[in-house]
Amino acid sequence: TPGFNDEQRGGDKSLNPIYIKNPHLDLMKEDILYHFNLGTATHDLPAMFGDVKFVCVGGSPSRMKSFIQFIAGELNLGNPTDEYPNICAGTDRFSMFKVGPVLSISHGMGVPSISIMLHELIKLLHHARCIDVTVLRIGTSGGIGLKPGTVVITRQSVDASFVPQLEQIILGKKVLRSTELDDTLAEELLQCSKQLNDFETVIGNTMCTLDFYEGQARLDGAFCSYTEADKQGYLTEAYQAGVRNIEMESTAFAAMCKLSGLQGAIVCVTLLDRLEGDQLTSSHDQLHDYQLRPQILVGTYIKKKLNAV
Ligand code: R2B
Ligand code: URA
Repeated sequence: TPGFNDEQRGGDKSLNPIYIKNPHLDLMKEDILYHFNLGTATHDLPAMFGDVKFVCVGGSPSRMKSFIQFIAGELNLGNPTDEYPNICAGTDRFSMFKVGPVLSISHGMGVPSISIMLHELIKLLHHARCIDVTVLRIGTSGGIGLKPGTVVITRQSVDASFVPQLEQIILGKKVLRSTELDDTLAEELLQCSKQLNDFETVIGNTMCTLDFYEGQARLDGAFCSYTEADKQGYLTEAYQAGVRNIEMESTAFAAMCKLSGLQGAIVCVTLLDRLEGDQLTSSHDQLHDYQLRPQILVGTYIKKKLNAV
């Protein structure tokens, strides 16, 4: 079976394989990665993906396409105007692009969507026998007490009660999984941002919710049963728990990276300060400019890492 034991790694513990904690997979003749429209019997996954070292994931397909064009330019592997084929062209669930050692994949909105994508990504990396892979989520979020456009690198991903855990129902029972992330990676990204000196970046906790409106204490959803004071009270409590931004995928991302032994980091730009409002009133151009910031930071980080080898 694919994957490495200590002996195959020559005892080198620095080569980190992808952990697949599922004995059933070994018994399957074929594995179909349905939402990618890829499979072990139909595609040569080691040939297609064996050299992947960095996987960048983000909500929107077009943002992940422009990221691959940007990183191709940064790494001198192509022009920002080159076209990259969507590897998942046979399905419109997720989009996937690749240049050199970098893979860029969309994950849609919310924990259920990103967890489907990550199950299939982790299996893909395992089938392709990838080692030493770093996964970076580049996303958007609502800030708490930060100037819009500030980038937040996640220290801890917490749920809507400010606990660093992902609650999942498996066989009808609640299962809690840790959302611990790599401190060193977060710190390296912060250093990178300091060198860039292009926009403000902080390390803070990220709150992951199951909804954009009531789940994030907004007053502008289709339903709302609390007051402005209740909203301010909740967001202030979150701030006191170290939360600096709110989004909708980080607990699943962190938990699944940890379970599979992948190094993971979350870098999200804040589109607004939630203490000041709920609606996204900045211009389209301004919001577009903000969304480039996690790409620029992560792009710089990847370039630095690859040049250091
Ligand atoms: C950030 O932005 C999306 C909601 O607008 C959601 O996917 C998230 O985490
Ligand atoms: N994404 C979120 O989940 N919340 C926001 O406020 C902005 C982007």
